[in-house]
Amino acid sequence: METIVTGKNCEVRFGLQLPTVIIAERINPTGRKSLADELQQGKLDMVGKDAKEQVEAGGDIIDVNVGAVGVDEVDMLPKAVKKVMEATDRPICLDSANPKAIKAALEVYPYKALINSVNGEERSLEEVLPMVKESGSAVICLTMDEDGIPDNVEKRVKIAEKILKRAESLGIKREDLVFDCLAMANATNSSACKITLETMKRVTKEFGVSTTFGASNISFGMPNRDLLNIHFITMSIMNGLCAPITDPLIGGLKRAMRAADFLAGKDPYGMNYISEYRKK
Ligand code: THG
Repeated sequence: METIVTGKNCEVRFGLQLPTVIIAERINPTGRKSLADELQQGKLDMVGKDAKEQVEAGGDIIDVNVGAVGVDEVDMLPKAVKKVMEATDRPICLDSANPKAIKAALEVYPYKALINSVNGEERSLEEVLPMVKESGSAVICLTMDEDGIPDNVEKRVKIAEKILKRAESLGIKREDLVFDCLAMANATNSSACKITLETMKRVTKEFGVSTTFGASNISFGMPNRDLLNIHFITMSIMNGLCAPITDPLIGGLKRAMRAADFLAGKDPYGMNYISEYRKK
């Protein structure tokens, strides 16, 4: 099974048998006051610059999130998406908790987007899945619901199954569902990493679907977060991770991913590993 998303003259494929791709996360005002300030003033210069820099660093899909205090996402998300389309040809991941903002962004995006996200809550299923079907997009499915993020594997797998069944009943193809098994701070719960990896192993084995997660959540509260994030991603690649949401500018990340892909059998003959090595 392969998940495909597209930009202008650009197709990105990922899946269990394919090399891992990066969903580049930097266009997000969380923890970046300078970007939040720009967005509040309706400016998009940093958005265009971030898009270019992340593609140069090896980002495959560009996540666009404009959620900040004082920013109207319904107005700004489509504007930011247009800016990213001017800056790069890469596919876009539309990252908003507001379905109206996703809808507005889909209206300006003429290719196959990755919607971020739907979850197991009834309201989310009802609002988001019809947009996925109508636009022919792919969608990230969070393994959480109205009761929050389950602290055990079994409940997360159950939610994944619920979303899968509902999506398929609407005629959405399984390859267009990308499951987020949810990374949480390992400093708060020392089983956090194990729960994410075990859930990912289960959903990939039982449903054959593609997977993602926001990698940096794992390292909250710890020093040298980049090191923890890299190791988390490479361990996860062996356990079914297809497309992490991460910062492609992290030093050494690309090389570590190419090494993990090679060892996980996602890069037969190591062609990607070797070409990454030659870049140095
Ligand atoms: N799952 C899905 N989508 C997601 C997340 C997820 N989208 C949002 C988030 N989690 C992933 N994206 C980010 C983006 C930025 C940061 C963390 C996650 C971040 N930014 C730095 C900070 O706060 O310190 C800013 C660093 C800088 O200035 O360079 O941490 O889990 N489906």
